[in-house]
Amino acid sequence: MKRIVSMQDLSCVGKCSLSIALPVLAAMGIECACLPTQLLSAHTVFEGFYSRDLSDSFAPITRHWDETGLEFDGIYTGFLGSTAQVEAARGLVEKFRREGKLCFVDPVMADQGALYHGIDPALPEAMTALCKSARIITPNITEACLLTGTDYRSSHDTAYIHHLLEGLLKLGVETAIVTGIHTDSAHMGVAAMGQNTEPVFHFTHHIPGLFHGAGDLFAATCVGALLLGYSAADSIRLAADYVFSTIRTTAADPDARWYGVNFEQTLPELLARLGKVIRKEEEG
Ligand code: PXL
Repeated sequence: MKRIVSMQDLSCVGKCSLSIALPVLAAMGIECACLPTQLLSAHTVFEGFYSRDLSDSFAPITRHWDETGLEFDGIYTGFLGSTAQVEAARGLVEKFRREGKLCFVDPVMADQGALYHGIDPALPEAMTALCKSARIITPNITEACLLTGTDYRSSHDTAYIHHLLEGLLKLGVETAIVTGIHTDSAHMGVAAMGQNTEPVFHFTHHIPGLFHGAGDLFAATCVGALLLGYSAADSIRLAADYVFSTIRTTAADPDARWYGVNFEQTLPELLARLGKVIRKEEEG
């Protein structure tokens, strides 16, 4: 069984970061070891949340893992609460990259043209350095703009996405994935491009509204698919279709929580989708 380290916050309520990575990766048959960065009473969109920084525990935790001889197939980082945490993540990502393991960085920091509430304005620079150490990154459009020094636009054409992907590849990653593409109001898309490969686009219908944690759900599903041996193109298709279906389920639920998506209800569907792709591969 594959085993990965996921380094991101533990929000006690909020359906994001580790509280999505753990169940999604477990459902996909992958062991997810945690390096919690911050303990929050609820994610940062809640008013008045309590937060405790856990940076002091990174070294003792990773030292113990090393002493125990634990080996991992990769690292997946998401929301990181400070530039110091991003720096610590960079050290680990570099170590995994030297070992030839999966280094997946979701540079969570902004959306809709602005940094998330409370994010240190110095974070994008630190996050850019972290992305340079990664093999695969999954920024949304706003994050891709921050990472490449591109002006933010709310509607996108192929040339704009191509420009962003090329800028991200110049950071030195093997594969750049951009999420949240809007070419028209009815569709939402993702795109992936590798060094020396043409971009691959995938679109789903767009359901208007704010769906917190949808980006984390996309990233965790992508990580799982990549570890199961899917190509980047198949991984983004699987993850985007699964996230779309989860958003549709959430939007149809009158009792849906305002702060997160109903992924608990759609996990069985993720397994069914996986089964289909795996069976297709087995049949050759
Ligand atoms: O979903 C991204 C995310 C993760 N973790 C925390 C957040 C957010 C987005 O706001 O606040 C703590």
